[in-house]
Amino acid sequence: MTDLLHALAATVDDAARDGRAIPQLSLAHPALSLPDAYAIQRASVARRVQRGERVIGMKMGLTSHAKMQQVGVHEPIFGHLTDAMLVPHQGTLDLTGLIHPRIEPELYFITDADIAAALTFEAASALISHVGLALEIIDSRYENFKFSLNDVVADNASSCRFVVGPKLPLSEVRERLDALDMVMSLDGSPRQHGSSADILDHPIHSLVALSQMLAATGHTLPAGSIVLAGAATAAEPLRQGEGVRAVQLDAAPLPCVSVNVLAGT
Ligand code: OOG
Ligand code: MG
Repeated sequence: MTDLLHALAATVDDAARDGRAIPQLSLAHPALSLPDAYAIQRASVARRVQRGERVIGMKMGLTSHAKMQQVGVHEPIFGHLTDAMLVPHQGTLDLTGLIHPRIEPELYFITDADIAAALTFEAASALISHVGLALEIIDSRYENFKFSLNDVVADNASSCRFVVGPKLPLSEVRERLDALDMVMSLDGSPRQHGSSADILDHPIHSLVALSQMLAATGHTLPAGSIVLAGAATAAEPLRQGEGVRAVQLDAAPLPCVSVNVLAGT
């Protein structure tokens, strides 16, 4: 990997740590490729690991039309999740040090086998042990939350924090997994409404897409990982109005997931 890619990894990592928005990398470096962007992402995650964070899973992003339209990037991407990003279910999300955080409704899977090769839908289903609801907090490190495909990939797919709710064995909900009514409420008012089918027609397709991208780059996702499937609806800003104080996602029969929000500075 070149010195430039390492330097850009430091740039996005520092921006996340400092809570400071930066110009899009693609403006100064228009020749960056998608593989370069993933190399920057991996190097920025390696810096987190060096500081003691542990990678505990991956997130898929831009797996619904609503999300693609909101940010103007039209292909699925992935990012890494670390233990430091995890906020407990019913816990407190402190916005201190975040730039322009948004929250979005998701599903997550727990895998029970390594993923290194492209999976069929059936093979992906077979290695999901559990499924549950999740809230993802994204916080693009780019000014005005504006980016190209390569920019957002380099920025670890805007990942910031995430909350996972209680999980159920996949077998209990498998038949209905593409027909869940997902409602995300802010301070008790429903704000985003979608269907789990909005996630690539079926959320398991998101894991299939991740497996294809991993296979193409020769990387492995270890067994026991968390995988966020990507938001079903557009994201909601957390600092709007008086400031959001509580967020809940319902999608029966999965148990709901919620988080309290501390305005921070
Ligand atoms: C990019 C990340 C997208 C999702 O669930 O679609 C994402 C962004 O919107 O900043 O996490
Ligand atoms: Mg997301």
